[in-house]
Amino acid sequence: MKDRKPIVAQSTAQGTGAIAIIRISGEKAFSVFLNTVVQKERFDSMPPRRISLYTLLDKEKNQILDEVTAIKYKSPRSFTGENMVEIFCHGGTVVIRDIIDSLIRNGAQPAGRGEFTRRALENGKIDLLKAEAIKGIIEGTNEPEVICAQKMYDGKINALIAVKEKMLAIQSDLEAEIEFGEDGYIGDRGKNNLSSLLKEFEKEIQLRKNITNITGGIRIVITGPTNAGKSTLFNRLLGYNRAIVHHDPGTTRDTINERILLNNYEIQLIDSAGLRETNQDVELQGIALTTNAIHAAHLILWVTAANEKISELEKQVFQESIKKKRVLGVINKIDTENGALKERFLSEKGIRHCSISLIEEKNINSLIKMITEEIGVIVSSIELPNILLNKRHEELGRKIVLEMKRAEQEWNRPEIAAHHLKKAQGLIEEIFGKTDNEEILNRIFENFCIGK
Ligand SMILES: Nc1nc2c(ncn2[C@@H]2O[C@H](COP(=O)(O)OP(=O)(O)OP(=O)(O)O)[C@@H](O)[C@H]2O)c(=O)[nH]1
Ligand SMILES: [Mg+2]
Repeated sequence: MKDRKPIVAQSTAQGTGAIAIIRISGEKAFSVFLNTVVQKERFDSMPPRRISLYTLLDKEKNQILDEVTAIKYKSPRSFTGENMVEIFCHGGTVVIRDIIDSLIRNGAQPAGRGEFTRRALENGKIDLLKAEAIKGIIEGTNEPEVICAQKMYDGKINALIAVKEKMLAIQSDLEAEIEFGEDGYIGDRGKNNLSSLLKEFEKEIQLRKNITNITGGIRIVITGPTNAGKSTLFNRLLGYNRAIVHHDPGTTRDTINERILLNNYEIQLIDSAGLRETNQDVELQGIALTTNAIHAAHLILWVTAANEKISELEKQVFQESIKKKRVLGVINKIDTENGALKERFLSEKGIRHCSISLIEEKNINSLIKMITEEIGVIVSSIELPNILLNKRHEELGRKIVLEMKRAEQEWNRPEIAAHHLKKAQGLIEEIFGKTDNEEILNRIFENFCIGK
């Protein structure tokens, strides 16, 4: 284990909270903490992994920094494998900054991105897959990403292990062919196995697309006839007035895109120009943008007013552009009329719907519940990859496919095919993180957050 300068960082998210956690790691972590704490003997005599109350002091100003609880972890029984202290302080930004500054004055240095996890890796506490898994669990913005990360965390990588073995078997078949030629009785076995492994990787890359497609949020497009209350709904879901609301139809022209969290689902919520017959150029451009947004949507909120007739355009849209999409009907303005006509219309089309009044705040929670259920269905219907469990694996997967394709093309020139298979095998090893390559490790860890 290397003897390195202790590092310090806030491990909880930036911003204000009831409590924040600050971590110190390194052989001298305890002395850094002791330099800041009033109850030195208490900390010294406290067994590892036992929490206790301490006062932190800014010695220069002779001023109390905070009343905290803290735990010490003795090397090697800690996350990083080094001596560690975890401080639970009040979660105010000034308090956190002052404590960290004081710990730095007392011998710690600010941690780099992912430096705690990197130290854990270098001290043999975790392997690279587990380090990536931690990052995935923390940073994953959707269920499929987190499920993939969790698989790695739990070591459920049988499919990846199997791939490695299949590749070795193909290589040994090819080597036998090189050595024994026609007498080897291997026939097409190696080549057939190669082509099925290639298909397996191609399918995985395809499955990765399902995840990339929702990275950045599930796209929910609010669309429907003009003046139905789309922008009002957009603002209501957002929690503030972002889009202009007006009684003139044709108010919204551009698509407006905002990120929101709905029951902890990351959503890209998109307001759009209302659909109607028009010959106004700007409005037509807006409607074209709406059509594109509909095309890329995971879910459509079809907002229609209870007190408006069902237009020809509205009927037509259900036969054309949104027919194959997942749609939730929103009958708004039930404060004006009961919306029975629209309910019948949407029921006939087989579309789940909810009748609301945005002005009178009627049934808004039922609508949010229905939207959440729809998102749940969208997310759970995504088929997940088994081998390429994150973006880095996917990039390696693409290179593996290229090498395997070359090997396949060169199968009749076994030495060349063997060369490509060897490269593919090296890339598979790279997925496992069998690398001491500083550059690769730097690239992986530079994407981590500080404090992880
Ligand atoms: N009575 C009633 N009026 C509403 C309700 N929700 C919105 N409105 C009003 O309907 C008008 C149109 O609202 P918007 O949110 O701008 O409608 P929109 O669908 O975005 O309209 P365009 O952008 O023109 O397509 C505004 O005057 C709103 O105040 C509601 O629940 N009841
Ligand atoms: Mg609008």
